[in-house]
Amino acid sequence: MVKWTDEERKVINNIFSNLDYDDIGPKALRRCLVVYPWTQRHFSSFGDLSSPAAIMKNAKVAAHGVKVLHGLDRALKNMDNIKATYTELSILHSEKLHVDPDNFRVLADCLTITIAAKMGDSFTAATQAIFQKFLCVVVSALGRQYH
Ligand code: HEG
Repeated sequence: MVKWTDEERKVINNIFSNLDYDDIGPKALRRCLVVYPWTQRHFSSFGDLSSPAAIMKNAKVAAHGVKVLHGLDRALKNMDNIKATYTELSILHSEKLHVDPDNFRVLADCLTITIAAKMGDSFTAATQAIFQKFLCVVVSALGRQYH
């Protein structure tokens, strides 16, 4: 089981309590779709994704970005049991959505970059290390039901 120090819990809670989900969620997912274009294949029902500009103004992408970011709330609320917390979402992404689990990591990286851009100098290397540990556990949990 993953262990969290008080400092790690504090830093992670601090990031999320200051997070503007409606701003960061869309930005992270848009970045993912632009930088890693193969991820677009899962969103063919979302309308126009034909250029970075189209992705930037796509309302379905924005709404889904908010939903995905809120998907991390369950990790935050279950820090000591993240793996079990994502069983259902892992099955959904694997068996129904057929999302390649490598894509969890690329989206996580996009989220890190988006948050870093927002937090500026206060997103120190130590903060990044802790945040990435958190995302790493989530990514691993999401990939757990793949076989
Ligand atoms: Mg996924 C649905 C969370 C990565 C593609 N994703 C969802 C839902 C959540 C979620 C909470 C809604 C589930 C429901 O309706 O019950 N996704 C989530 C997280 C992460 C992630 C937390 C990683 C950090 N998702 C992810 C990636 C892709 C993807 C990388 C594809 C590249 N998700 C995807 C699709 C749907 C969801 C296609 C269904 C969208 C829809 O049709 O509304």
